[in-house]
Amino acid sequence: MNNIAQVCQGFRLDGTFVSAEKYGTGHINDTYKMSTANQTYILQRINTNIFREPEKLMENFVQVSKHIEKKIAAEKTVNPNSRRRFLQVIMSVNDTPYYCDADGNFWRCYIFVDEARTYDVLEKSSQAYAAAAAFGAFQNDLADLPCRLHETIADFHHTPKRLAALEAAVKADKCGRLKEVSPELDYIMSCKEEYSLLLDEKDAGNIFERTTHNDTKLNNVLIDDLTGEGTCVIDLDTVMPGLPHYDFGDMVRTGTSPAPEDELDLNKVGMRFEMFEALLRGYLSNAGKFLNAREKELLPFSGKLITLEIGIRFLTDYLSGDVYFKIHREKHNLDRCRTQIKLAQSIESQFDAMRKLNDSIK
Ligand code: ADP
Ligand code: GN1
Ligand code: MG
Repeated sequence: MNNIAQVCQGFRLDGTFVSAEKYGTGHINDTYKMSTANQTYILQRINTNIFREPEKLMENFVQVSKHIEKKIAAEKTVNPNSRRRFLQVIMSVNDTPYYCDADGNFWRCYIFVDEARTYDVLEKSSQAYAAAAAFGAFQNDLADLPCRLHETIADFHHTPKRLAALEAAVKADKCGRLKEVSPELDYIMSCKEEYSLLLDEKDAGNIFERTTHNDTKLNNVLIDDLTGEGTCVIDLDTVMPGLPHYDFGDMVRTGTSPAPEDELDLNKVGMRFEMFEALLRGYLSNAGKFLNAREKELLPFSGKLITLEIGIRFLTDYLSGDVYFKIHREKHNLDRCRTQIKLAQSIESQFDAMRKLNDSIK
C-alpha cells in the first residue's frame, strides 16, 4: 500500500493516511476504501484505457455533484442526512478534482458514505423501489442542468454500433473462441431488428435525449442501512446525454434476477416480476414527472434491449481476449453473456404482463 499512501499526499485530506483496502465489485476502475484518523474516503484510479479524457470526465462529475448539492440545499425540509446524498469530491493539492501521479495514473477521491451499502443482487422488492426512485430522482434533478455534459464514451448505448463491434470481433476471431459461442450468437442475431428501435424513436422526435446516468447497475446506488432509502447515486463516470430508457433498462437487467451477473447455473437466472413492478413504480414515482406517454410506453422493452446490449458487449470482449471488463476466471465474460441472454429471454416471455402493469400506472 506504499504507493496508495503516496497518492494520498496528492489530496487535501482531513488527517494523514492510515490504511486502505481494495473495495467493491466494479468492472472498470480500481477502488479503495481509505482512511485517515478523522475520515473515511473512497479513492479510485480511473481506468484511462476506457476513459480517455479523465479531466473532462471529472468536469462532468463535479458539475453533476454540485448541481445535486444545490438542489438538496434548496429543499424546504432540512435533512441531517443531506451531505450523504451526493458525492463530495476532495480537491488535489493542485486544486484539481483529480490527482495525476508520477506514472501518469489519474486518481480521484471522495467522502465515503457510512451506514449505507450497495447490493449486487437485491434481496427484497423495497430495495428495488428505493434504488429506482433514487435513479429517477437523479434524472429529474439533472433535467435543468444548464449545459450539455461531455460524452465520456462516444455511442455508449448505441446498440447497433455495439452489434457492429461484435460482428467485427466475430470476423477477426482473434483468440479462436468463435466455435464456442454459436448458440449465443444465434440468439443475439435473431433479435437484430430490435436494436435500433429506441434510436429510431428518438430520430422520429417521439422520445428525447436527457442527462442520464447510463450505468444504473443496482450496485451504483447506495441504500441506507437504517431507512432502506436510496441514499446516494454513485459511479458518475458515464453521466452524459442519453435516453432515460438506458437507465431504466439497466435497472431491470441488474435488479430483477435473483442470481448474480456471472451465475453459472442458468436455471437460477430470470426476471422476478415483483422486482420489475417495484422498479417501475419506484422509477415512475420521480421520472413520471417528465416522461411523455411514448417514453413511458417503451420502458418494458428497454429492459430486454439493455440486457442484450450488455450481453453483446460481454461476448465481444470474450472474443477479443477479455480486454475491457475485469475478469476473475476463465470464460468469465462468456458466462456473463449467457446470463444476459437467459435474462433477456425471461424478460421477453413476460412482456404482456409488464406492459399491462405499465399501462395501469398513471
Ligand atoms: P466502478 O466504476 O468500478 O464500478 P464505483 O464508483 O461503482 O466503481 O465504486 C465501486 C464500489 O465502491 C461501489 O459499488 C460501492 O460499493 C463503493 N462506493 C463507491 N463510492 C462510495 C461512497 N462514496 N461511499 C461508500 N461506498 C462507495
Ligand atoms: C461496467 O463500472 P461498472 O462495473 O459499474 C460498465 C457498464 C456495464 C457493466 C456490466 C464504463 O460497469 O457499462 O453495464 O460493467 N461500465 C463501463 O456489469 O463500461
Ligand atoms: Mg460501479
